[in-house]
Amino acid sequence: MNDQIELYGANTGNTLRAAIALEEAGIVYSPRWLDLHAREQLDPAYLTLNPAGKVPTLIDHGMTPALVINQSNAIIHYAEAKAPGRLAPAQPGPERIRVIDRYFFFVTDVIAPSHAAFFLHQAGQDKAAAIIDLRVIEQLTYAESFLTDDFMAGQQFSMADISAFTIVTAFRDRLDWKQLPQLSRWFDTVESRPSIQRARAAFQNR
Ligand SMILES: N[C@@H](CCC(=O)N[C@@H](CS)C(=O)NCC(=O)O)C(=O)O
Repeated sequence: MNDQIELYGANTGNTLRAAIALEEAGIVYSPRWLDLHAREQLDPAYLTLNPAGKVPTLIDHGMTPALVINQSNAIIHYAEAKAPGRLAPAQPGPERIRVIDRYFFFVTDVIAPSHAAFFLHQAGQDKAAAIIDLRVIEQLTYAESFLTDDFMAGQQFSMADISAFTIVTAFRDRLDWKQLPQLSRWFDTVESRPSIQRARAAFQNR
């Protein structure tokens, strides 16, 4: 552990994506678990770090002033920049662009709509939410076609796998796995990575 970099979060896809990125990048950090049910994300001290009252939040005290990042996907970019080559090919070119392209596919075409469906469910709009959830499932099914190599964007594990992993996890009980042999193989491989185990352990519910 290293108190220079702190990651506040909980057992949620957004936090786990950030934590997996730090783990894969080899960035040492201190996990700070917040109890969302106890509304610790609304604690006044935490709101000074993240006025939206959301997780995750990363603080890098090694910078002056301390760097505070509130978006999970910005934390992935921070990790990628700090450890070139670990989350995407460092050199500009087609391999790097493919990673970015697939990473954004999961962020914008899968994770963002699933977030919208979550709010629709909360608002009692189950029919509308179900339409969006179906679209998410269709997109994840389409991702089977990405897996011509070992990982989502080629032979190397990348930030595209990180963005895919948390949302596939969230929908794992709703996917037709028999139709998804490559996604199934990929999921088992990625889930067994030490980075995933460590990130989950760091933010498991207490
Ligand atoms: N776009 C943000 C979303 C953050 C977010 O919505 N976090 C949720 C957990 S997944 C949260 O903190 N919910 C607690 C609340 O709304 O009170 C990100 O990717 O980091």
